[in-house]
Amino acid sequence: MVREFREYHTKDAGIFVRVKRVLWEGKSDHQNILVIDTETFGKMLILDGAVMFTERDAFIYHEMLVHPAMCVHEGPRRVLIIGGGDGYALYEVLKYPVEHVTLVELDRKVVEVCCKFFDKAGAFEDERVELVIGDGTKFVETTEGKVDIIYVDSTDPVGAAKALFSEQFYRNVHEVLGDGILVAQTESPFYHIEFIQGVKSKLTAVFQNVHFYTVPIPTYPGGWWSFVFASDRYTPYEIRREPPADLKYYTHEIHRAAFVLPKWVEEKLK
Ligand code: AG3
Repeated sequence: MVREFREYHTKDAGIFVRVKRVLWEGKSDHQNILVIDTETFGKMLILDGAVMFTERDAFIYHEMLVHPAMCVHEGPRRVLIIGGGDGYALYEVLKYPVEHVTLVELDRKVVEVCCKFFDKAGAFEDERVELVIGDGTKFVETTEGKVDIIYVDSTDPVGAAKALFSEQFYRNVHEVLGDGILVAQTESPFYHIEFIQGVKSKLTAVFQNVHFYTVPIPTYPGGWWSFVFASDRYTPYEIRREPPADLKYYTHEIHRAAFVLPKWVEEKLK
């Protein structure tokens, strides 16, 4: 039987791909996990019916999540990743001489499944890495130490991930950061502009500098995605560091260009 995977981005539009093979399908305590192999996108991780990444375009999302803040911060030594149990963001962070990276993932099964089917498992073996299985919102409430950069590599703002977009969470993140940098994925400007407006107003209540940037991601809703950069001390416009040499997407030019928003997005986010 020819099977197709579909994700609906609205009630009548979305993305589909023919499934070559189902590699893993099951339910964890938190969500449905599906790993498929496809001709066009390679292997794909799908959580609760939503595409998390594909082997073909994962580099765009993860390079653009990680490198802008890394190239701006004066000396990133301690990093916290919330979500990102697939290890892709972690893999990018570890390309820098950081001292300690804590990754807080809610779903142990995501880490296990990704270590089995994708190639970033090695990142978890690095001695600078501490993996915490737990709730990121609780973690930032209770953690004592300071970190330089926090990355929120979450699922869409439904269910457990919803709290990762709340003002209270941003206040706790701010505490943990001091004058460091928060970067979070913030959905599609095409489909979720009101949601992004909400994120902006919550973050500007907490941080001095709040800037959105966007990148094309072929397999996400709208084929186009946004991130937010928030900090009291830093702005994204002062780039201080060369990126690692082995990247495929990020350059300083792309960094600067990504913060330039189309007119209607700029107007919505005024
Ligand atoms: N995090 C963002 C995925 C959101 C995609 N949404 C969707 N397909 N509806 C990805 C985590 C990968 N590390």
